[in-house]
Amino acid sequence: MEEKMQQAGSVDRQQHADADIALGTLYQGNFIFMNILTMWNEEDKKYMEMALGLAERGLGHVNPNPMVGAVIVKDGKAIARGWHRKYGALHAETDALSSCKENPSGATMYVTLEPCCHFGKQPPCTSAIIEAGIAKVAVAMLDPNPLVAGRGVEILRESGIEVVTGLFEERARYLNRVFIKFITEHRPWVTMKYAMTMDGRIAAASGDSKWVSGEESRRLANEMRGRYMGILVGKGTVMADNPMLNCRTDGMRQPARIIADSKASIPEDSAIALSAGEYQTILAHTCAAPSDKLEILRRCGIKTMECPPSPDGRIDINALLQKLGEAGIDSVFVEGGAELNWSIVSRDLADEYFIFIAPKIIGGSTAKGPAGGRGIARMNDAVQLKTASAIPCGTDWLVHAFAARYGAYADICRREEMQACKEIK
Ligand code: AOF
Ligand code: ZN
Repeated sequence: MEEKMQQAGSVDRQQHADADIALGTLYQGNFIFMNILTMWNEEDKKYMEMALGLAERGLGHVNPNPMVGAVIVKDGKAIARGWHRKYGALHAETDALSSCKENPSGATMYVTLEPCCHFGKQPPCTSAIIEAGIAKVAVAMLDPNPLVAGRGVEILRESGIEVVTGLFEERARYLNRVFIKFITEHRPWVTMKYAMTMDGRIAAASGDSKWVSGEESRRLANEMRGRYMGILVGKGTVMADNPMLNCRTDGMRQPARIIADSKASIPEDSAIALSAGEYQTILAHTCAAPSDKLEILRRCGIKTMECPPSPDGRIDINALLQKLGEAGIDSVFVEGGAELNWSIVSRDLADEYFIFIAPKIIGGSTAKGPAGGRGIARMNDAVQLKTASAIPCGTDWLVHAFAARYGAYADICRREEMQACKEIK
């Protein structure tokens, strides 16, 4: 694995060595790309790539904040590296400044996101950079947070610091796709995951589904949970599998467990209800849920969230996602079942897909596929995805895809397939 990652890095560097001219960016309320031609040298690319790698270490630990990495370079060598390690903790720039091996005065800082200029959980990074005497800042992408949005770069420039932007911008945006959506739309990024057989079934006709995918796929799928702030399932999944829906990978954060259950019918002795004191749990219901049952579930430690119904009486998923965004949940990992999946897919509400395909054929005309509901009548009406990659995963295949509107992210993965493999493994 280690070796694979190193190979990935070197292929990637080679590809990027060809692109000697990058587009700088200018922020004007929305992202407007200005063709400011900027020359990037090999050293710039090397250090920004290093900063991107550092940023990635924050995966699953910083939400709803962005993943950010920073490298400080003086006299041709890196004197400090930093990254945003944890939500609420130091920002990448101050993390790097605090670990400088020598005086950073006159140095260049490579940072994957525009330095912030506002007070949040942390003070403005722009002030720390100015105080440290940094001479030049190279920024991969501007911060889409309206509280920053180009002002960070302006402040640095006003204080006489040279600022260049846009180096590996696409990759930085891809890395922070969750943050970009959440901070601009206040809605969570939705990733759908399912495992199916090679004949497209998620369970046998009997309902048995243990297990569709192999051990390696199940390990990876469990680890993925820790990268999201919420795991969303339908009530049917709780009834059928009595799952815990926690992340069992060391060092990862526990996502909130969200159950779409219009009538609040999950049993109070289900594993979910019994563990609600330990793991944050949200039950999304409609006005059809009996208030005494809601009270019982609340006493178990479950937070209840009333949502409007859709015409079929189920929860209006669009409204639920809106409410989850308002509650500060920046990302949701959808784990089925088929009915919930269809209510999300049919409204094109999933942004990204991880589809595990196991080399099994089980047949059964009543055996469920990953998306239920009524389906579409004509092929022309299919919900269109764009494949980013397909990689082996233990005995299975893992297909990574995006909703067509995020086709640009799939293109980035395709262009850097090796890099994408590294990220999801
Ligand atoms: C940076 N470097 O490493 C990060 C930044 O509440 P706070 O203080 O953590 O601020 C969060 C906001 O700051 C976040 O929405 C984003 O705009 C920016 N995050 N900025 O300069 C970092 N994590
Ligand atoms: Zn900051």
